Amino acid sequence: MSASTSPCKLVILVSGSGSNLQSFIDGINNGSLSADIAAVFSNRPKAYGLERAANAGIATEAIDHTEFESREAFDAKLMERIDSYSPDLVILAGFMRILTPGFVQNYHGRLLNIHPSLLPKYPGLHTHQRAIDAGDPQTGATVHFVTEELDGGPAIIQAAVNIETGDTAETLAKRVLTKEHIIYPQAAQWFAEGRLTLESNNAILDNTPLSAGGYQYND
Ligand code: NHR
Ligand code: GAR
Repeated sequence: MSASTSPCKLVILVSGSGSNLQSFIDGINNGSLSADIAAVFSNRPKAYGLERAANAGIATEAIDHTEFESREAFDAKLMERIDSYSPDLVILAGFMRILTPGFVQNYHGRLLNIHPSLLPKYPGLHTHQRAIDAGDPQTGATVHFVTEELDGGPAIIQAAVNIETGDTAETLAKRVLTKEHIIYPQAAQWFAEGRLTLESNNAILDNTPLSAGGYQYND
């Protein structure tokens, strides 16, 4: 990041509801996140996240992945459009397309994702059902740097929630989301403050390498 005068410029990618996007908009509006959102992208033209962005006066672009012949072609277009905003940081917020190595390398050290599990447990999809089926006492969410390894990049911050008797994937998803809305803007704020970097596959916060699950958030 350059001098204190220019806030961290974000581009946010969504595929769905965009409640995590909303937590960034709210954090910027209440002063807890020193950043600007330059644009919001979706691979799904009907994603509610695009409406949230438009309601907040943020530029939106829908790039429908079904109109591309290959992942590489979709990613190349997405990259070209994202780079036109020169973001400092790219945020995957419920973005549901796996990204190609070329895309990930282009944003090395400035691409974050939030994943709804206590990584390294349950990379991939259907995380809440898998945690319930395994009889785990807890699950949660993890913010991590995105690398070529799916959901395998270094963790930055993680929050746990208890799994209660009778929980379903849906009830759990709701409780985990309330934690996501706290930890994701927090991670972005650390990055905006220049306190968070990726160095040789380690997440570094305040010059100290974070441990496997990242910073453990407790409220
Ligand atoms: N790309 C790379 N290279 N690395 C990561 O760590 C990534 C990534 C892209 C997205 C988010 C991730 C999650 O947090 C994410 C991390 C989608 C899928 C998936 O299987 C898996 C993981 C994640 C996102 N997507 C299907 C696909 O074929 C499509 C599913 C759908 O459209 O509903 O891309 O969970
Ligand atoms: C969030 O729970 C996020 O962790 C998860 O999707 C939800 C998006 O909600 N991400 C993934 O599963 C990525 N594969 P939102 O659209 O309301 O932010």
